[in-house]
Amino acid sequence: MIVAVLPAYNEASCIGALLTSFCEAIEEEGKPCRIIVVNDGSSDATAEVVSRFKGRIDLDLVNHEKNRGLAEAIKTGLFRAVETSEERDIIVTMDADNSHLPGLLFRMVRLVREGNDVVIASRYQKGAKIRGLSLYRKTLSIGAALLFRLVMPISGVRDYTCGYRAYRAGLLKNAFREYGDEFISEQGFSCMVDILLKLRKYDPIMEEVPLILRYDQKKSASKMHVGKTVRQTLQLLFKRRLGL
Ligand SMILES: Nc1nc2c(ncn2[C@@H]2O[C@H](COP(=O)(O)OP(=O)(O)O)[C@@H](O)[C@H]2O)c(=O)[nH]1
Ligand SMILES: [Mg+2]
Repeated sequence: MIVAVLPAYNEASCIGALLTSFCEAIEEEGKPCRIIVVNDGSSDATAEVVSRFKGRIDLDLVNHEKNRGLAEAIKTGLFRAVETSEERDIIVTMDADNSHLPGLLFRMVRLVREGNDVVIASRYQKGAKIRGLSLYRKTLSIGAALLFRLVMPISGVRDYTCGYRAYRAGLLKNAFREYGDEFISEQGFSCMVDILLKLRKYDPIMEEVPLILRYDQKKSASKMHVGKTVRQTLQLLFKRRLGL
């Protein structure tokens, strides 16, 4: 079983298109797939748009009453995924803004089946293509990637921040068992990096596939606050470097 976790905050303009292509991809591949959408207190029609897909796909819509931020949404989604999956299932996270294409998911799943524990859709592998991302955001991402590779290298990883990843469910189950609530302790977007840093102790096999990032298909505003994310990420790096 594949379990996809989609954190969504005010994605009514994009998530319908994403779920439609998800349905098509699932039908083509014929693989059992459950989608957990964590609607994080959206003030738009995200929940209504998602609800329209009930019956068409195996869908689990979880609502946070108030907006709690990406980290809390990822925590809720991954916890739910881990609780309801078997060791050999595969848990995927991806953006709900239609910039990540579901077609790639099956390749990532295949690579987990081949023996990888974590597979990352990466902007820094040969064959990756990025449409529509501003030069400023591109530069920041490249800067972050270089810094991480220098200060906290993880074998097999170049893209530390992309939210499109596949994990062997057993690995996440171990992490939640051991860390409990603290597995996702960082607030905001830096939680994605921290997940990788925390998983290092299990010595997982990590692999990357080239990502096609269709930022041009994203109709919603980015929820990433650049200044805050840079600050949180640098603080995290410093903390983990000191072994905290
Ligand atoms: N649940 C939840 N999801 C969020 C929040 N902020 C961002 N997201 C989701 O996290 C994903 C990444 O955010 P996005 O705006 O796409 O960031 P960007 O792609 O880096 O510009 C999207 O699916 C958002 O809907 C939040 O506060 N709560
Ligand atoms: Mg996005």
